[in-house]
Amino acid sequence: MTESKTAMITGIGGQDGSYLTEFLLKKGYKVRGIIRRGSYPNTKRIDHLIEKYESFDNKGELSITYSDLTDASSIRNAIEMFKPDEIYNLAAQSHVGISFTNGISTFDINARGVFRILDTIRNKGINCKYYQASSSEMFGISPPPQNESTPMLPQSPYGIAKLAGYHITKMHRNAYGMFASNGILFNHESPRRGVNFVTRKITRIFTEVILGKTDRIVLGNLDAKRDWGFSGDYVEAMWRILQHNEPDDFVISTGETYTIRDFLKEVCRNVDINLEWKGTGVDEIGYDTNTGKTLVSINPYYFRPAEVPALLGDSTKAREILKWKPKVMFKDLVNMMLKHDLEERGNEIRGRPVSLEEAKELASKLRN
Ligand code: NAP
Ligand code: G4F
Repeated sequence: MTESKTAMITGIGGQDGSYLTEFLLKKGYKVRGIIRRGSYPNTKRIDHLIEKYESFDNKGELSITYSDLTDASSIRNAIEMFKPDEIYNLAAQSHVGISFTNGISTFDINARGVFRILDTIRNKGINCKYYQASSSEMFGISPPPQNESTPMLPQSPYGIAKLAGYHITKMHRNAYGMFASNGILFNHESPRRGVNFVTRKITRIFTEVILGKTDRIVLGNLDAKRDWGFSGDYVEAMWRILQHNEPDDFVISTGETYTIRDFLKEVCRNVDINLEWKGTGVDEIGYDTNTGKTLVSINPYYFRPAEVPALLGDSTKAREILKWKPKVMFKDLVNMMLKHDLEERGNEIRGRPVSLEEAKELASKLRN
């Protein structure tokens, strides 16, 4: 019998880390993860896996240790202890808006953190493949569609840090012959998405509106376009990137793009609400044409100092070489996230899950 492979995941407690852990455990990998110390539990997304698989002797299916991408010696210790065959570097300060206020720490984690890991692998002569979680945010204002050859013109501290991480990864590949690859992933979402990213914010707060806990959803720029896929599909692409016979960089995307308005409209359509718009600029509102209820308004607080207007990925290379393609597309993604939040927030607010059918009935009665 061949020995199972060991994968180390930084950011194991994040959205993608949780789906990747499930995916790799199913493939028979031993999974090793790092989490950083938080004042509040940061393992909610993987508690079901910890309960079932964790062992503390570093021999079983799942082991986790404390480490931080800003702390080089903690990374070195984790890599030396886990001796991984594959490292998936998913840890990051991943919020673009917050990177404008926390620019230097974002750069330290998202750019210098990459260097710290690759430097350890190289200096310690560890024989492992490295996956870097690069981002479509690196394309910035380059017009769509974007592929591996599109110029990168990032607009945010996050995008600039990720571009540095992308080049640090390529440099280790080119200069030292390391197996170091970039996945350039377009936006991907799920019921496990952080609650302050726009998709999850919308499905979660819309649920609160339906349940009468909140009045409306307050957002920033509604005109940005994003290519939204499902995190569960994208973690398979990460794995395929490291199974390819040579290190390379790949765009991963659905090839469809929608505005924030489209996302809102589709959420509403799920409960038979027709959402339309009136007013202009910051006074614009989104309302239900049947009941007149205001459902969306704007607060400039959520505008960013610089914006990425339109992302649309061309993932032909990954589709042809890696034989990867997305399974969950826009409408199913919206439906999955809304149903989850109706269940979760239903439980929290009403003490029981709320179904889509019940949400439709509640929605038809909403008034200002
Ligand atoms: P996420 O949910 O925000 O997860 C990020 C993880 O990184 C969290 O577990 C976080 O821990 C951890 N982390 C943050 N700073 C750290 C540090 N200094 N040391 C160790 N761990 C740290 O992000 P995601 O959506 O899963 O994304 C995964 C990766 O893909 C990120 O690198 C992101 O930038 C990149 N990416 C995401 C998308 C997307 O649309 N989701 C698209 C392209 C690229 P805490 O829980 O303690 O905060
Ligand atoms: O959901 P977002 O915060 O995602 P964003 O900025 O596209 O970044 C995500 O995708 C990147 C890949 O391209 C990842 F690398 C990154 O880690 C992250 O996962 O915002 C999407 C759009 C933006 O244009 C933003 O201005 O939605 C707009 N928006 C409008 N109102 C809002 C809001 N975004 C947030 N977070 N909150 C709002 O209230």
